[in-house]
Amino acid sequence: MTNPSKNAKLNAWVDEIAALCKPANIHWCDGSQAEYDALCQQMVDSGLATPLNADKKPGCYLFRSDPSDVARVEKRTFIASEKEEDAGPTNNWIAPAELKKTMTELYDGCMKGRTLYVIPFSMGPLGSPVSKIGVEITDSPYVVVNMRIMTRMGAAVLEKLGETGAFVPCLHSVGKPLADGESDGGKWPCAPIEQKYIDHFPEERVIWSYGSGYGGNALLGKKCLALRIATVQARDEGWMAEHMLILGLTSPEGKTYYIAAAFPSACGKTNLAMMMPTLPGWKVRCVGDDIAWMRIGDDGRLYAVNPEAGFFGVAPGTSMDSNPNALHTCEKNSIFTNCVLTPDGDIWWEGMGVPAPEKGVDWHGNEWTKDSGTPGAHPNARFTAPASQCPVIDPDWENPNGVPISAILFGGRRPSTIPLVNESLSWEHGVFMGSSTGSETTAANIGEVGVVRRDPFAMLPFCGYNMADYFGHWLKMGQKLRDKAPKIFFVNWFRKSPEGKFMWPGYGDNSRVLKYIVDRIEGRDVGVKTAVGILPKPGAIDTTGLDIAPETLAELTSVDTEGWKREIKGVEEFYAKFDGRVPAALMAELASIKERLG
Ligand code: O2Y
Ligand code: MN
Repeated sequence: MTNPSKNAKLNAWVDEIAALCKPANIHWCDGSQAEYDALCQQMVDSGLATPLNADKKPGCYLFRSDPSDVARVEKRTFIASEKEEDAGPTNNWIAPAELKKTMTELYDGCMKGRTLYVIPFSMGPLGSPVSKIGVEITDSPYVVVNMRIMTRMGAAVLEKLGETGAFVPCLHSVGKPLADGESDGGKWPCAPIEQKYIDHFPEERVIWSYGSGYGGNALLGKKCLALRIATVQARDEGWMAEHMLILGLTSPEGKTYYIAAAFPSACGKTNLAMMMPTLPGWKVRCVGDDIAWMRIGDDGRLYAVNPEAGFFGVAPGTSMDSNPNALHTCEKNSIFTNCVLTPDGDIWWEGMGVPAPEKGVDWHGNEWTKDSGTPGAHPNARFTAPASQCPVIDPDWENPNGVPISAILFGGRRPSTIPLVNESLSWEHGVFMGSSTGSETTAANIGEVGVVRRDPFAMLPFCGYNMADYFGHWLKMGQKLRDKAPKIFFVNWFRKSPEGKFMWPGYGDNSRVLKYIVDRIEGRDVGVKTAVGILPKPGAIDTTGLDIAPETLAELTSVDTEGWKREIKGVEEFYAKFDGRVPAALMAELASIKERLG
């Protein structure tokens, strides 16, 4: 295909990368259905993709990745700022010049035998004043078809870019050049773990990824651009790029409140974003399940846009009980990765809520039986599905100006101490809460499973600069928002009893907590001030129709002073990592809560 771009900077960059990576062909993506279909067919023909049964999952494909390439790799993710302290102690840092030298050697000839695809994409509705354009160069057709679902991609973006428009260059290679006549033989191409690099150059706003074809490592619009690079742009331009779902909650009276919520990976953000409330008359509508870009509007309120166009949701555990709307979203035109293939050409995963097939093909591509004792799907198996197919997508999800945010929630998987819902005493206290977010780890990140890791604002793996400065940016935003600032709450659906049982039912019953939050937004006197924040008064959480012992609810909404002292010590230890760079206002919050706890 001839080059349709009139953008001189883009054309020069594509020429430069093609000269370095030496692909066999160059393909400029137009984003059409015909292009998508042709690429899927090409991957079916090469053995990489399996088309699913059109009666069960029309327009859907299954892929299996390499066992070394199943999740984001935080150890191989780098923030290459000029100064190490600008990346901060929570990011991996390499000097940009050194990293570029290493990468240039890796990129040299890395696309031999492959096609170089140029993907122009928009994060945010095309033409919205808050959207950002990126261009991803990749040698992975799997990345192209996923990017078509996850972003607005193709000819219309090039058109928007025009001759002089700015874009974030995103270079990606699977890192597996082919010798003459060699093919992948149906195997997922990638490089070994020590050759995987997910690099960000924040000063230049450039992304270079090598060696992985999976998810956040390879779909560079998502975590790399819309979070790591966007946090830097947001800091410099006075807005916020956050790891947050956005939902619209409509009361029985018909009033809609938009809520943004930051939970660490694998804490059920997608489930909450598409929740089916158990409380009669309440409705939840989904604006986004993972990322929120928020700006102050002309009226002084905070407005949020979902920069993505699809969901890259974790499959295992997604069921008609936990998230029926996610299942409906991915019942057609979707891509499944690392799930079980059933004998009738459908997919299955653990926790789907339907009986396992007697046998199937597991995520390794091996024959598998339900009694084999090994999981058939990888715990981080994923579906990629268009947001427009979500049965509860919000009517304003593509509003170019975003939706007005009334409340911000932080949360994590915390088996003890942290109450079901706790409102901050002020914006500064809310920022303190966000900075102290932590969660038990699960399989979405490579590393130890089941330990509590501090994950401020759920942004630990996603902040493109020093996190202490990012806390400072939050404080600055509060100074601008003043009395128009959304209320801030910390929620915890994951408290466990000493016997290890969840104390709160979660899922649709979380609507009861959202109803309480609406009461607080409306200024109703249903909260009580405590040493740790504002907690619900007895009876403030609507438990109509819920089988929960009053003592359990009381425990979920009371202050465990000794537990909190340990918690605050943990935050203090975490702050100490930043060598005195944590803003004074947060150190003051730390001192105040210590004093209040006695
Ligand atoms: O493992 C991956 O590459 C996916 S990680 C992911 C995907 C969708 C939404 N959030 C996340 C995350 O890790 O936060
Ligand atoms: Mn996420």
